[in-house]
Amino acid sequence: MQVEQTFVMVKPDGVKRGLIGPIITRFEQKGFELAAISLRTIDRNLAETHYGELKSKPFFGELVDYLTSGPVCAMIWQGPHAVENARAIIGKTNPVEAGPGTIRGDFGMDISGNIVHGSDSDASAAREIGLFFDRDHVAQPSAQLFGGTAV
Ligand code: DAT
Ligand code: MG
Repeated sequence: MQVEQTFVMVKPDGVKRGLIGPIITRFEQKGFELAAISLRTIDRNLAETHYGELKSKPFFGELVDYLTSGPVCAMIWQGPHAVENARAIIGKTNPVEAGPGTIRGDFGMDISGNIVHGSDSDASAAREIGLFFDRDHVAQPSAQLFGGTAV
């Protein structure tokens, strides 16, 4: 079985509200395996690089302010169809539209504070993992859960 990885980040409002635990629980209950985790405050340069494709958007400045307003919890989660499965349990971008049972639907109220980030493709996941983690800090997939090698 091919084991894929995705990058997930609890944003500063999620950390402040004590939601790291509930969010980790949801990923574990879904069947994901945690490969790396890091609590850190990121600088504007990293926030701007992470969201580089949104640079021309009118909300970009506020987005960077928000992401640098306190510690974030960066994580790598792995398992089959990691990107798609993570996006499914995170829910739609706007918490107003995110369904009940999703992280954004259950914990968020407004798009300016949507609690959590999840990569939108395998290419984005690889890029974002590279921005936040050194390769030697990433656990290999456990043979017991998935077998195989991470891609
Ligand atoms: P997602 O986080 O679901 O992948 P995205 O990549 O389109 O969504 O946008 C990244 C973040 O930017 C999103 O989590 C919240 C913010 N954002 C997106 N659209 C916005 C908007 N119209 N107004 C304010 N913030 C927005
Ligand atoms: Mg996105």
